[in-house]
Parts: sequence; structure tokens; C-alpha cells
Amino acid sequence: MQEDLRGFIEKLEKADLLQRIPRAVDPRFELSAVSKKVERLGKALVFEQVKGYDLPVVTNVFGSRTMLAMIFDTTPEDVVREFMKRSEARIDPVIVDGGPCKEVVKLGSDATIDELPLVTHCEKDAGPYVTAGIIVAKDPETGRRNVSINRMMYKDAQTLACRMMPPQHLGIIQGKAEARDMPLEIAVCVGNHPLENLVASTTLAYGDDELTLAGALRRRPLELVRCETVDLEVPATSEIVIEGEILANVREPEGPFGDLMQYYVPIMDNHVFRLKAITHRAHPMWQTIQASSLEDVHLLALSREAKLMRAVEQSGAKVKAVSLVPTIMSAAISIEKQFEGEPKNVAAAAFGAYSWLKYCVVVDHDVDVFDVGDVWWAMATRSDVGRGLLRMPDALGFPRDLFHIHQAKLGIDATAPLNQWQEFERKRVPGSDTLDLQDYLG
Ligand SMILES: Cc1cc2nc3c(=O)[nH]c(=O)nc-3n(C[C@H](O)[C@H](O)[C@H](O)COP(=O)(O)O)c2cc1C
Ligand SMILES: [Mn+2]
Repeated sequence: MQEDLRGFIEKLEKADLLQRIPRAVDPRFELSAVSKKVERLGKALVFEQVKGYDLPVVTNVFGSRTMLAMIFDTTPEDVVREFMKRSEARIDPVIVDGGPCKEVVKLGSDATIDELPLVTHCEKDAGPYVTAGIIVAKDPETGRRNVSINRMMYKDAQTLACRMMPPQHLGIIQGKAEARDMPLEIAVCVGNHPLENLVASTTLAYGDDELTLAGALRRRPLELVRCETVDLEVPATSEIVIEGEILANVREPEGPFGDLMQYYVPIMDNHVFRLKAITHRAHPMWQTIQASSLEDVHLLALSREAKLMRAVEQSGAKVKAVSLVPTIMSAAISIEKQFEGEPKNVAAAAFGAYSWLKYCVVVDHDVDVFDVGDVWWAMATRSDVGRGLLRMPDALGFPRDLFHIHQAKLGIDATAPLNQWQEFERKRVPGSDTLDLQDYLG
């Protein structure tokens, strides 16, 4: 059988990267509060008992670069390159007859969202949300598939609210269906192998099917099964599949919701989803992702780091590593500097490749881009604020920008002057990296 979320959880557990929580928790705030505490330990979490529900809940499976590395069987430093290498040749999915997500099929009034432990994460969130569902839809003109993650707010046992708007692909697809006065069929899959969540968080060209990237990353075709009530196919190993449609010409209030930037997105009129069926495994797991958590950022970062790496390498620079953590609007890029001034070209290439980027700090190869403290150290001790800044006013930036504060960019050259390593060599304590502290603690 194909690798699935359960297999990945087992792998994390063997590597001591999983924490099980046996005590019953409330899906309103308490689950989220425990997750926030554990986030700093860099472990995934399984909540074995959630008050009011029969399903366990898993979260934080992408919570660190070490966990991303586990998905790709590589080292934390090499995840971006491994992602790039595997992305090169796409592999189409295949449709199979049945799969674990069909072990239980509930149609019509047997299907109810009330069975699912949707989590309320933040104080002012409007209510419980689906946050880790990958939404499968098809363009009504071309039949091309799209997969993305969009938050969905609980409204009642049969209804969710959902935000989608162009240029995001699901918004374009829904617009096309609505122009024909047609509802848009969708399937929301929760509890997937991490690679499916990863491709759903990746922006490809419009019309490019994210599940062909899932095949490429898996290095074998992703197995899909046909849905019961909508003309769509979903990953066979999903824990839970919620089938239904987005109503045409209907908008109802959704929000507030604590989002990616750690702010509340206000109430807005958004789309309405009507449930048609739920299929799931015999004993399914629910999955949740808290927006703006390290998990959310790592998930969104990886494909965008690959984009930056590709663009900067194209410019001729020798890139060591790229990081978009802890916020995907700021990048740190380490290079083997070849020319004075090159870091500004590196920052310009990065801004050109990825429009949400606001800051790009370019550092030397001896700086750890995954350690924000180390990047600050390089800025403090190596940057020349007089000559090393690249300011780009009035560029294209993050789109939800009420106060017009994200439409300019700053590149920072935090590299040491070229060929001056005798002055800029970092001091080192021999043995500090290799000794085992346990040997000294008695
Ligand atoms: C946990 C999580 C939640 C997300 N929620 C939303 C959302 O509510 N609305 C949205 O437009 N994008 C959301 N995104 C980002 C999109 O999934 C992402 O931009 C994706 O690439 C869009 O797909 P598309 O390129 O096919 O349009 C979310 C991403 C993650 C990881
Ligand atoms: Mn897409």
C-alpha cells in the first residue's frame, strides 16, 4: 500500500519526534494551547482523546526542518535541493478501485460534520475550522484538477464557509463555475501523507495539477479513488474525505480568523459549502494545522525556498542554503560570495522570483540561515548599512495590504568584505561541536 500519514507518524515516533497526549483535551483552545507549548520541542503531536469526539487529532507533523527532512529521507540542509531534484519529472496519478478512505461511506443525512473534531485555535476565531484539508476541484472548462489548502469555518452539521478568491486557483475555478450559474463540486481530504499537504501548499501555474507533483515527490504515481457524489478523485489513503459543493452566487459572513501573519482576518462575505457525503477509514484520525505556527510556515516555505534557490542559482551565484522561516515574507540566503556587490544581485533575483518577499538578507556560507540569531549576528558584524542596502520602493508585495506597507522591499548585504577572511574568521572552541555533555554530567 502507498505511504500514508500513519506510516509517517510511525516514522516520527521511531525518531523520537512524536509526543502522544493521553489526557482528554477540549478542541476549543486547549488542544491549540498544548500544541503551542510543544511546538518549541519540535515534535509532532497526537491527541489521543478529544472531548466530545471519537477521533484522535494529529498536528505539527511539519513543525521543523528536521521533520521536513524525514519526509524526503534526507538531511535538514538538503531538503530544498531534494525537493528540487524530485520535482523535475512529474508523474501522473493513477485511479484505483478502492482504498482505505472508503472503509466507511456516509451519504446524505448520514453524513455530518458534527462527528469531526474541528478545532478552535485562537481567542477571537469565529468558531471551529477545518485547516488541514486539501481541496480538490476541477476547472469546469478544461477538466484540469487543482489542489489547495483553504480554511473552512463550521456553520452547521451540513455547512462550512470557505474563503477562495482569484488569483488563487480555487477562486478562479469557482468564478468559472459561477459564471455558468453552476455550483462547484469539491472534495476536502483531511489526514494525508505530508507530501500531499506540501503540494497543496505549492503554487504552480494555473492548470498544472498539483497531484502530478505529488507523484514526482513520491517517485511513484499517487493512487486516487473516485468520490461517491462528486466527479472528482482523491488520494486513496486519506483519513477522511468530505464531499460537497460550493454554492453559486451565495456569500455569507466568515471570520474572524487568526491567520498566517498572526493577525485576525476580519469577518468577510465568503463562499458557502454544502455537504453531500463523508467517507473515511474505519478508525480515522483528524488533522489540524494552526495558521502562523512553525508547522504552517515550514509547509508554505519549502516550495518557495526551492523557487528562490532556482532563481538565485540561475543568476550565477553559488548558493549554500535558503530559509523562509520563521516568516515567509523574509528570506535568509547564504552564498559563497564571488564578487563584491553580488549579494544585491542575489536579493534582486529573489524578489523577482517570489513577490511576497519583503526582506532578503544575504550572508556568507559560514552563517546558519536556519538560526535567526546567527543571521542577526552577521547583520550586526558584517553589513555596511551605508552601501549594502538594496531598496525597492513600489514593488509588488503581499496582496492583503490595507495600509500599503508590504509593497516595497529591502535587500541587505550582510556578507564580509571579499577576501578578508583573516579579519572575519569566526572564533571556534575546539571540541565544542563533538563532545558529549553526558560524559561530564556524572
Ligand atoms: C494550513 C494552511 C492554510 C491555508 N489557508 C488558506 C486560505 O484559507 N485561503 C487561501 O487563499 N490560501 C490558504 N493557504 C495557502 C494556499 O493553500 C496556497 O497558497 C496554495 O498554493 C494555493 O493553491 P493554488 O496555487 O492552486 O491556488 C493555506 C495554506 C496552509 C498551509
Ligand atoms: Mn494550483
